[in-house]
Amino acid sequence: MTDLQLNGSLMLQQIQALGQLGADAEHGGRTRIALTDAEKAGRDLLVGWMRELGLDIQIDRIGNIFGTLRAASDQGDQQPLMMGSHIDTVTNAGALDGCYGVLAGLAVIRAFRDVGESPQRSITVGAFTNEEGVRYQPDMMGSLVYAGGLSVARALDTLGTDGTRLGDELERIGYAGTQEPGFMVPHEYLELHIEQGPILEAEGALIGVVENLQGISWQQVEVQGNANHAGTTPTHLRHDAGLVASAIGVELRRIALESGTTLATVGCMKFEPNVINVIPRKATFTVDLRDPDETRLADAECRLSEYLDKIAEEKGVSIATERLVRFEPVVFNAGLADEIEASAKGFGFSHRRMTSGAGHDAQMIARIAPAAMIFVPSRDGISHNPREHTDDDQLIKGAQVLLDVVTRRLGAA
Ligand code: HGY
Ligand code: MN
Ligand code: MN
Repeated sequence: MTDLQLNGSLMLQQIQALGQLGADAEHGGRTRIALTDAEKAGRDLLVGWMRELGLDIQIDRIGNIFGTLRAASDQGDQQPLMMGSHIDTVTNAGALDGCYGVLAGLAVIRAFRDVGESPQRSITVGAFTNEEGVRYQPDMMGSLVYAGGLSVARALDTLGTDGTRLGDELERIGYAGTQEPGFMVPHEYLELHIEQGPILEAEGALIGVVENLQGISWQQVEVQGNANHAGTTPTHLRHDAGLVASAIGVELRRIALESGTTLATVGCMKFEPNVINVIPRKATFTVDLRDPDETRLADAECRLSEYLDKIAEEKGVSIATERLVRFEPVVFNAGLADEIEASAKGFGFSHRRMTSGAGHDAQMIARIAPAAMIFVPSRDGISHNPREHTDDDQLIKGAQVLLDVVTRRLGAA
């Protein structure tokens, strides 16, 4: 076990302080959607804390932020041991999703700084741009660009749900960096994150050793029917886009239940003209499909596509789909997972191996470096919700495991 000491209370204070930015008194939680003023404020706060630690701060062209504690042996081109996550949020989010992993990474680096120890290998903490993909799709965008899965040019030209161009917003908030994404390939990558689901709590386990992460399929569906009078149009003569959209939602639940592992979510839906006494002429909605198994995920997509064709024919509407995101399931580095498990055992912390239901930056960085994740429990399995919570001692213990795994890997380097 490492003899470095983590300053847990300072980490908790920083989580608290960051969580104040974008606070929403009316609906609760905080909202720091990527590249908004609230998120800029979060970026500024993080960069200030990195500066206080004397880190080498670098920002790349998609706005990913990196703070590095250089090893004495690093001539500037050493592959660092990298930790990271994100500080952008969904709407009315909890304070921990992403932020915990970034600030725990900062706490790990601070443990070296506090004793004036120079690590055997440089250590970096990264905050990746637009992990949530709420305003600009896809999600995990900053880490996807960093891993070479999306060109910077295309990412910068992405138009948001609010019509803004991502590159313009990045310039506006002052985080259009100069480094080429991928400029610093990690030797290894570790991401500490809240589970955001119910498993660890239900099993009374403290540490999740995340071995893999499920595949993600996002698409937008547009149903075009005919507007007509709600009072004069007989049911059999309707071409009701709203009815069709609702039926598709019910079919998605059937697909998920019959698969047993696939999860299906209709998170956004808009009717036009969206008035009480007009049959909707148009329904636009999103479909989020997930499964740890690529074949089953593809099968769910295929079943949905077949259903869309069938119901369009039956109800006399036209249906168009647009693919927004498609990430295959990812298996993390087995050696790192073993190291995480050994660390949890060393501390005597209860632990279990598991799959990540949520998408994370680690799934993208796994394309360019050995990567793995550590989870801590989420109370009642809640996340993407102001009620998101993990107990302070659990947060600190999770960060202690991160520090221990980092020092183990530095020693192994
Ligand atoms: O969508 C996800 O799983 C992540 O929260 N971006
Ligand atoms: Mn997250
Ligand atoms: Mn999230």
